[in-house]
Amino acid sequence: MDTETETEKRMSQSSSLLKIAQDGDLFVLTMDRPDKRNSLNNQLIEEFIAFFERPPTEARAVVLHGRGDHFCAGLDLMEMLATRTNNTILEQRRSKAWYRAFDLIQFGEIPVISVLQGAVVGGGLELASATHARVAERSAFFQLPEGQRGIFVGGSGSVRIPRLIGAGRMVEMMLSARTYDADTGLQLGLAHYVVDNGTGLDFAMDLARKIATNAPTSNYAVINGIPRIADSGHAEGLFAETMVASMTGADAAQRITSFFEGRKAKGQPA
Ligand code: 1HE
Repeated sequence: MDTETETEKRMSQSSSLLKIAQDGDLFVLTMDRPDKRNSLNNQLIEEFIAFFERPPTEARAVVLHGRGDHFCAGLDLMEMLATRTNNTILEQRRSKAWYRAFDLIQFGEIPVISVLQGAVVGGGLELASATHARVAERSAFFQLPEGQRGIFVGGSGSVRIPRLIGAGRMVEMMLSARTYDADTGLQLGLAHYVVDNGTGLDFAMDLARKIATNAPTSNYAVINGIPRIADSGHAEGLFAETMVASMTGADAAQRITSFFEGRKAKGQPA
């Protein structure tokens, strides 16, 4: 009898560019194309879709990182050049696949924490901005060089990045192709933490462990509710908030009781 679970099968696919490893209820996804600086080709995007459209049921958080010195050098420009056509409708397929992959990440079932080192460039920044917590190592740098390559963002960057840093700053960032270092990225909201080089993955795993102790429905509500409510009007937002809140709370009584029992046990006031 074949006892290999679906998760194990997915984890053992050696030809994949997105390696999957399990650590209890955490999953670590490694973009494994260091020779091409983890640039995103069609295969890698399809592998993101395959994982995030049906994450393993036991997953409570995901840590995403890239092998080598760079998180991700953006779109695989060589593949784009080799496969480009004059058919503008066919050309939109690439963007649509990226939209699907990144929407599945941002509006998925579980929180995703990214570890950023070296280049977080073009589509690499679009990918990072779809993740919920971004841990930058000191080596990380952020850039949108699309204008210099004669193209535009095409992986939802114009939708996501202005929500992090403002439209005006993104316009200037694209016009000048300037590079922001890790500390500036932290100030602007491109990163949530800056840590020493080589420590990002451990830091992200600790953060993921902490996030995984939240109620899964609360995490689901946070990642799906907050960005949508923030995009809506006041009245619609309040209505959505009550609807989302009403789907949480299944284990609230037990969690709240154990919170206060824990305080009493430590001699803290209730
Ligand atoms: C690539 C890519 C790529 C590297 N597509 N192959 N992105 C960019 O414009 C960024 C372009 N890349 C770079 O600026 C640099 O490669 C890095 C700063 C990221 C790294 O520099 P370095 O010196 O470590 O590596 P390298 O020598 O430049 O590149 C090593 C190899 O990776 C080399 O291949 P090789 O076969 O000659 O060894 C490079 O060709 C390859 N490589 N980056 C393909 N991006 C949906 S719209 C999104 C639009 C965008 O993302 S625009 C931004 C694209």
